[in-house]
Amino acid sequence: MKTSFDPTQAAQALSNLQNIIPAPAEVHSSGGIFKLADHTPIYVDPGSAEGKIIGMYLADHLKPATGYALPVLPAAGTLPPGRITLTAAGADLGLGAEGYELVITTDSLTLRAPHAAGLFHGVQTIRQLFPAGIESPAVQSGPWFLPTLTIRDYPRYEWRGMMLDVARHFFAVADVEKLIDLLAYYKMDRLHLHLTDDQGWRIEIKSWPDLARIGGATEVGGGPGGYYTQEDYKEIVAYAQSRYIMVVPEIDMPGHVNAALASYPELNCSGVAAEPHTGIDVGFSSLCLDKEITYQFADDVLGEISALTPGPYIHIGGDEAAASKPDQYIGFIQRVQASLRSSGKQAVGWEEIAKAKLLTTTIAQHWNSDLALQAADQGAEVIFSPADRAYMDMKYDESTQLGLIWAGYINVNRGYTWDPATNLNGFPINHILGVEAPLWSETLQTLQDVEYMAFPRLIGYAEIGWSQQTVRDWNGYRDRLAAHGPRLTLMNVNFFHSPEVPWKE
Ligand code: TNX
Repeated sequence: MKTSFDPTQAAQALSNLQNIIPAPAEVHSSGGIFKLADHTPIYVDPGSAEGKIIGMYLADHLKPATGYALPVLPAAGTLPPGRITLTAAGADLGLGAEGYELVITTDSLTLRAPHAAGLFHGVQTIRQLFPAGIESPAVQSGPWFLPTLTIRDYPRYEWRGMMLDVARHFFAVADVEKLIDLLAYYKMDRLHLHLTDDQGWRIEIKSWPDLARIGGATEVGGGPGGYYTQEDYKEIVAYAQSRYIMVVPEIDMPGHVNAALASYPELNCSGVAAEPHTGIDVGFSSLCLDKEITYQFADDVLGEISALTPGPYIHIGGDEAAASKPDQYIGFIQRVQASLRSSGKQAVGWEEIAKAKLLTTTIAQHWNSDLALQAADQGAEVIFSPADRAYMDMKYDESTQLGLIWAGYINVNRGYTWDPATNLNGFPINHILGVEAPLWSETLQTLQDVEYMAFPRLIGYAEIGWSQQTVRDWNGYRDRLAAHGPRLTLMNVNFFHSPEVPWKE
């Protein structure tokens, strides 16, 4: 067998190593290559169901392009050279819940992580270390090789998310699943679904069936809308879970509720159902906070959502409640927060909720004010989604057809060149939970529209969330991102070919 050193392959392998996004914490290259063969075994820890599933996930992702059916086997005894091993054995606990260590030599690849999420993230690194063609849906000629190296990697922040607004326009389960796969590729771990708003109610609630039946039948522009059945929602949650991504559902209250008000007359102070709203105004609707039925409604809805959601977080919105009386708004937030807590969940809300007295377990989401400072003062942790940096519905530049502009243009550079630790003057860094990039869908009708606004900016938010500030700089990032163009193309992502980035063919 000819295993001689090929300098062209070694150079390409090294360049793949240099282009990993998000940038790993520590990388040491040793200049050689490891070759994948059609019989390379993937060993996993015997008795680890999760390890086996991750091994099969790796084999499945390498199969279309290579044509290799790599066997996934329980590790036992002395393992042969040329192997891949995924293991928790001997992993450094200091890597934390999501970290991993990767050692590749000319004749073995060993991925170690103390927890399954770390193995999963390490597998994404392995995918990126192969030539871009590895993402091809059809068999390519190869050869398939990896750089020899050691990587030690772990995230800067625990919360690395995207928000998708499925209320202004509705997106099918398959669309959401494709996005989940892309989030996973960049090591993101939260998908916040904005399930309700003035224009649409997108989740079946069995105790209040007209929410979806009536409130789900509209959208911005007057189209047919849609909603997820509880089975659909469970499918999304399970799919995300299999990619180590937690779904954070949002029921936006007490404002942004016209779809609910149109579905049930009794939720209106007037007792008359609201007309459906198909425009894009904000701040005009409120639940009737004088009526006890409103609190019953909130408890019923949040109860069903909580039962469907294995994760601890339930987002209650709380933004732009201009149509609610300030003291009633505060009372409502406190009541909902407490009732979630008593059922074992943690409330998340847009930073306006800091006007209320927050529990220290409640999480605030910063978007366009300094109310997040008040949240931190009260002991709450904060997710950073500054609108003028992280709102993916903002246009890239004057030429962008889709999107809005109220927080300014956000080109790829502006989306990337900020640091959560210094984003809000005086904010205590120990209260930063992480980063989330919202995508509001007033102007977005199709998955192609969503992809165009999210990519490539989302990749930058993934890196802001994962990578240490010391390994981040725009010039380096721009060149790494350029190398991801062919991968995105092979993954069939409709990304914006921003002129700021020297895209590779
Ligand atoms: C503000 S951000 C909103 C949304 C809109 C968005 C459009 C936030 C908490 N509220 O209702 O969709 O601007 O960019």
